[in-house]
Amino acid sequence: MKADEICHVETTTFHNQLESENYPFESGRYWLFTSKVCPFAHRTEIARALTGLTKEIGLTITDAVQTAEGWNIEKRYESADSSACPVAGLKRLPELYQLAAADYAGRASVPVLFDTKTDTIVNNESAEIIRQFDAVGHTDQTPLYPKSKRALIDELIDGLANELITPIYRAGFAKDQQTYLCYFKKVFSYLDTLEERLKKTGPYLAGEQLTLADIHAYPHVARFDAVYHSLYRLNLKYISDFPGITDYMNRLGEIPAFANTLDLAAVKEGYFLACNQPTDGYVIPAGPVVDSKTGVRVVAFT
Ligand SMILES: N[C@@H](CCC(=O)N[C@@H](CS)C(=O)NCC(=O)O)C(=O)O
Repeated sequence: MKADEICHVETTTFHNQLESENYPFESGRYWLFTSKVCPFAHRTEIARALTGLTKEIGLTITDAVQTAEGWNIEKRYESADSSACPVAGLKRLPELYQLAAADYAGRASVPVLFDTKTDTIVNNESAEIIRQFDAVGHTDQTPLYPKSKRALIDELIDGLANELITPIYRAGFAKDQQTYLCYFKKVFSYLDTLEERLKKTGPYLAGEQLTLADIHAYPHVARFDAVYHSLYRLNLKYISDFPGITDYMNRLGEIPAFANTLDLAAVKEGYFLACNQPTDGYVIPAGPVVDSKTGVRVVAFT
């Protein structure tokens, strides 16, 4: 697999709905496949926990390191929350996709919401899966997508996708200086906007209530300092340089569904040891800004 074939904001194929005619919600029937490294899959683990579905929707977390043969189900990530694949004998995620749709020729991405009754894939798009978990879930936290706030939540989610998440990958996988710089600037300009927003509103992105927008934001922001800053050369600033965003992340980090689903050691292993991440040789990092006499990082940037 080549670096440019990877994990940037991929389009997905399966867009069925829980609670539709073919997929009525039944406890124990549906199964989620994720990987600790993948921020999109991370969203679904957070939503499954927040909406009280951990006992009703099973979970298999693949090995964190993606290989040329795809996500490894056989050698899976070990945790109390991760169980063996419900389909016996499967070794890699592409085999699950083949089982569900023999003619499927696309990428075998995580997350996958699988129907163990019909051996089909319900949905493999994180944004849709988390909305569906919210609709069938049942905790004090729900709804995470309240009708009165949908326009604002959609706007926040679009902003995160177009101005932060896509630019992170575009900068990371850029093959020329100009492309890299263009997305580098977008990322830090959006982080400035986010910082300003969090100064005015809060404690969550859409105001008083935790919503799907926070589930979209947290996984990528949580990977920034440890991974994107160096691997994707997004090294103008760290998240720690944004006090408002840092406070916001601290608030989310107090919520078990967020903190307990984040394993930064596995995340780093998954990014830095994977077969499909950018290699050096294309661009010169634009930061951090260092003192010309000492080489020590200067926190303030002018
Ligand atoms: N749009 C998808 C993106 C999912 C995605 O990009 N997953 C990556 C990992 S971060 C993946 O599994 N890629 C499979 C591959 O590269 O073969 C979503 O939001 O669910």
